[in-house]
Amino acid sequence: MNSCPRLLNFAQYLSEVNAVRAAKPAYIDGQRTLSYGELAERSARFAGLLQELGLRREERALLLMHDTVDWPVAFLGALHAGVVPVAVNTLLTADDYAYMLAHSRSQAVFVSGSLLPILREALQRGPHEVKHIVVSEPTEALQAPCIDFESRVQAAQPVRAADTHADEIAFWLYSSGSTGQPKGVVHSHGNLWYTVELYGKPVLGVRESDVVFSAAKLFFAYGLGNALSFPLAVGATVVLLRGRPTPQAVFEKLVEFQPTVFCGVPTLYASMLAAPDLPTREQVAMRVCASAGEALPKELGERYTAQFGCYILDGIGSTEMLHIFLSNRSDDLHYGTTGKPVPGYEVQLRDELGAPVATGSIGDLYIKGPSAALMYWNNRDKTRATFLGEWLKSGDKYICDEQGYYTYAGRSDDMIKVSGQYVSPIEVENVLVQHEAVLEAAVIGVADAQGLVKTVAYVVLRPGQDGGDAVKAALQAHVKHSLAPFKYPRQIHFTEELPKTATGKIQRFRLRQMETQ
Ligand code: 3SK
Repeated sequence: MNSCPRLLNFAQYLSEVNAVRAAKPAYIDGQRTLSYGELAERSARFAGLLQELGLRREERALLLMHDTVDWPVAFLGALHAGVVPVAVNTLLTADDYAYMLAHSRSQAVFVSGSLLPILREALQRGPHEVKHIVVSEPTEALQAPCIDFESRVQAAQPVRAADTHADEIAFWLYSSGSTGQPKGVVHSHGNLWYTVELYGKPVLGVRESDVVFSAAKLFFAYGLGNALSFPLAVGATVVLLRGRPTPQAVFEKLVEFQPTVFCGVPTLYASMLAAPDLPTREQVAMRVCASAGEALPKELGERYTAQFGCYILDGIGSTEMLHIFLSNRSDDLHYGTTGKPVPGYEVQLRDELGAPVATGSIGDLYIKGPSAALMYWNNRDKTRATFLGEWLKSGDKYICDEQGYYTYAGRSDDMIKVSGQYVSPIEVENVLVQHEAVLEAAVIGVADAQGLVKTVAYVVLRPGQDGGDAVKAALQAHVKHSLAPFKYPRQIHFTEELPKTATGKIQRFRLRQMETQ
């Protein structure tokens, strides 16, 4: 591996790498195609637009957009200008966005037209510093402070890239924890470069001739590597899916565009294999797939390989490490495990006192590697608890066997990962107890018959309330309405009481034990 350049603007770096293939399609989103030449030109013009609007280097701008060809233009255009995009999940609530706008002190928002209503709600809910809203694919006539993405990018003058340092803040992502507000994870230009050199090229093996399709969206760290930094660093073509990654929507892309690299999460792989219209091996062109977000059950990986004749490389990464640091490889694949450390990263399993655990014993996962985030913005306590010198505590538990393969053994906290997205049990419980029928609630993750985790709530009802299906449906609707819909409990059990410690703390592990008995 070359060493990371000291001065690095990752957007400019990609434009330089791809100057030789200006006419080649970089992005295809089903409605529009953008060549490498157009991507470089538009990113430089987008940077010019930000300067015209008065945005300055290091200021933040919220990026709340669906996966269309405008997403990479906004992200890379901001990097080009030295402005810091804060890329956020498009499935959150107005309250979530209100918090992120205030916390990031975003000076502008880049938003998809269909997300403008929820953004407006968020802007009304709290203090913010937003002066400009750049609307991609507007669905209504725009009034100040809203401006049209397309016409303003075309009219803007391209500008030179900011001469950023590799360690300079490039962008933020948000990561949720078991308590409190989401944390702003701050990443540098160099971190993008390292994930390309350590995982994208040597492990996933993305190359120029590939067509890459990531069902995981660009706003996830996983999707950002899969569908932006890795393919663009080698000049591959990326297929984007604007809407929800249902099995049918994914099949359409696999058949129409013949991607050779596909990236998903285990829940999606399971629903693809269960779908009646699953394509045949001959209809698709996948040569390698990636999985992350939750552990890929062995049997699922084996069935997928039997169907399509290619491997799924299961790995684990984190928003804090930016991408995958522990992974299977095409030439070293052990379904049911997360594989071995990606070269360039070191991994340790430690006990509660910080001492290394014996082979075959469960330990807390610690990672050392050059793509670690710089900090959690304005959160010194959580930064200190997670970023420990060169090491980072992941919050996951693992076992390592004699051969050096790592197997997932759950979370260190009570966080639940559903389809690759974190759900805080406490957040869901707090919403459930706001319902008039509920006295107390406890939420846990339970593996279904396929080994995939789903959210389950145990609820103690108020006296006089009956626990029928109508109440269950009402409680599920109540959670969907109050939180991002993916957080709702898929099952609800009514119970007389919850297991608690002597001091009244809910013992979620006892509920988990009951589920496995
Ligand atoms: O969930 C994961 O394993 C993951 C993988 C790559 C990047 C980010 C994340 C959270």
